[in-house]
Amino acid sequence: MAYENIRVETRGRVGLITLDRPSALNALSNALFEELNRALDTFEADDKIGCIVLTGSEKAFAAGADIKEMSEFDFAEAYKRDHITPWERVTRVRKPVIAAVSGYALGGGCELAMMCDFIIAGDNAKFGQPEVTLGVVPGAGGTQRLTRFVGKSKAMEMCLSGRFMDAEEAERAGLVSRIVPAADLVEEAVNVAHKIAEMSLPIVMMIKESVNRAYETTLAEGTRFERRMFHASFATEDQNEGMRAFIEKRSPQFKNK
Ligand code: CO8
Repeated sequence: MAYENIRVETRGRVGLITLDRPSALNALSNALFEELNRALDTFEADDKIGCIVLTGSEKAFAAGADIKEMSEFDFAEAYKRDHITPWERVTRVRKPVIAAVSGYALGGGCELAMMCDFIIAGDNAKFGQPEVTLGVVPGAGGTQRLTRFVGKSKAMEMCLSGRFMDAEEAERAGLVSRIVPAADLVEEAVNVAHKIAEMSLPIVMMIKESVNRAYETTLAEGTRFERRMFHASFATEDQNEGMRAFIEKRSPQFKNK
């Protein structure tokens, strides 16, 4: 089925998803999420894809959940349908997902970016959790993921006041991995994704799983998990190839992609 709210393309082993609702600054509607989840499912199942990039337009990654759609909700319906839970599909994708954020990433837009594995920001990016100005609480991790990324003081100020953070502040605070000129953002993110997609996919997935453990468990449990993953690496033919290639002074040709 064709997509109306996103554009989907492949660049080599990279799956590129572009949020594409320019008239509403990529506001996140139910229809958009249904398409986004479908595209993620397709790339996750496709052996020819090793990494996914999620981006928006230069003006907006996404200016939040669709306020016009959301204004009709009532408690019973939202609770019964467990509104938002289906929107967290990206957190269950096992391949790496990079958020390439240009312009506004507000409310659900900031939360969606934080659900990805890391964020590369355009120099015009603006992050914020302005839900408080609409009389609601952030609903998809704004109070939780943002606090883990930037610490209590900054997260508390942003969530309580609705203040936006620019790209430089976001980089200083550890919310984004780095900043690039907005005009080069997608190309840069796709380049990083290409590099990741050339690695051994099971190893990449183990690394992703291990880093995510750091957010869910104690240091002792996390390092034990990491150690087991390290041991498991030696059961792959790609470990053999990677180390042999180093010794033979050549590039590795990983088989398990
Ligand atoms: N929802 C619906 N429409 C929107 C949204 C939105 N979040 N943001 C912008 N639009 C629409 C505007 O209504 C406008 O449409 P129209 O031309 O038909 O009036 C069009 O996009 C352009 O917007 P503006 O004219 O306002 O553009 P400006 O450049 O003047 O301002 C801003 C840009 C500052 C981004 C401004 O649009 C704004 O403040 N938007 C709302 C930001 C916001 O409050 N976001 C939080 C929403 S609540 C939320 O996200 C809850 C999260 C729930 C979980 C989500 C799960 C992932």
